[in-house]
This record gives sequence, structure tokens and C-alpha cells, in this order.
Amino acid sequence: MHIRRCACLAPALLLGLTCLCLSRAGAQATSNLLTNPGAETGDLTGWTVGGNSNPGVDNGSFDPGINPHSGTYDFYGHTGSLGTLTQNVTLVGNQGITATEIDSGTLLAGFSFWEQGLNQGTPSDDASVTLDFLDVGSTSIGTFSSPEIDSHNGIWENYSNSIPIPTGTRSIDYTINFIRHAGSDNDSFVDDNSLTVILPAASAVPEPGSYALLALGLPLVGLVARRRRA
Ligand SMILES: [Ca+2]
Repeated sequence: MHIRRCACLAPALLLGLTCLCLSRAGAQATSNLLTNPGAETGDLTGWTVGGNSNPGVDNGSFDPGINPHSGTYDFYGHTGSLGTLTQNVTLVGNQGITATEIDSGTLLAGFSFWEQGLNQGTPSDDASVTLDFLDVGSTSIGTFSSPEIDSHNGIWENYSNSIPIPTGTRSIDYTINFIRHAGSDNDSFVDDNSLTVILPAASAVPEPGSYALLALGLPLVGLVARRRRA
């Protein structure tokens, strides 16, 4: 994994010359694996359009008063009953994620997004996010969808969750679903998407580099012991 925390054990016997780095001593996560997660490129870079509403990027002009959650742009549904934006994220080799780690069955997919819609009563146009876990042949082996987030009182609402990554997963399709409930326009907006891979603390194991350090340290232990005897 890309982010590592080291718990350095520096017993006096080793005179501080080495340490055993227990990687993953606590829960840790990759950084955001999504490209253009908050539409700040000003276009749909990284995203594939689906559905019938032709979702796109907005700068606060589609529905005056609904401005991006952060930055200059957000994603919106446009016009039609359903629009989707999908991004496929390859896992193996991405920020150090390995197939072995995935197939241990201990990794989690953490995801988060913000939603706001035009106030057209309950329900108003809203949005959800679906995670589709794909195997090496890009066949779906598991899926999870958030509930529809329907925030239509002038504020953005966040949804976040962590889902176990099925053994055999090699990539994840992250899909934003813009869902129309009123009128002809699809007035749902999404911003600041995040997808991370999390390794829970319970699965912390020394990694190969730690064994190398340990191997380096053991002769030093013997050297110090011999000097003490002398
Ligand atoms: Ca944004």
C-alpha cells in the first residue's frame, strides 16, 4: 500500500541501529483512486456517460442557487429520466495494491460523495452511487448501491460507506446515478466523489521489507551480545 505507518521497536540492545517496521499497524487507506472526482477539469475526463439524460458538468448555471460543493464545477443529470457517469478503477498495481491483498478478502472499498437537487418536493431529483466489483475478465462478482440521496433544501448532503472487496476483484466500476423524480430536467447534482481501498488494522502484517530489516538486525544482536560477554 502506498501509505505506511511504521511502529519502530528500538530496543537498547540494538543501540537504535535497526528497527522492525510493522507496516499496516493501523487501518490505512490509499488516496482517492478516482480521476477528476469533483469535475474540476471542467469536463467529463475519466468518466463514461450512460443512460438517457446526457449528464455533464455544471458551474452553477443549470439551476441558479445550486453551486458546486467545492471548486468551480460539479456533475449534474441534465435532461432525461436517468443518467450515469462511470469510471473503471484498476486495483492491482494501483498505489501498491496487490492481488494477494485483494484475495485475502480483508480489503474494503471506501467511497463518499455529495449530493444536492433542485427543490421539487419529496422526492426531488436525486442521485446514488453504485460500486460494481469486476474480476480479471471484467465480469461482475458483486455490486453495492447507496440509497438515493435526496437533499433538496439548499444544502449538500454527504454519503459515505465501506464495502468488503470480494475475493477475485481486479477493478471497480464506480457509477454515479442521476435519477429524475419531477419535471423533465434531471436536476440532481453530485460533487467530490471519492473511492479508496482500506486495509483494516486487524489484518496488519509485517511486509517483506520488514523481514529484511529484521534479518539485518539479528546479526547485530549477536554482535552486541558477544561484546557484552567479552
Ligand atoms: Ca467540484
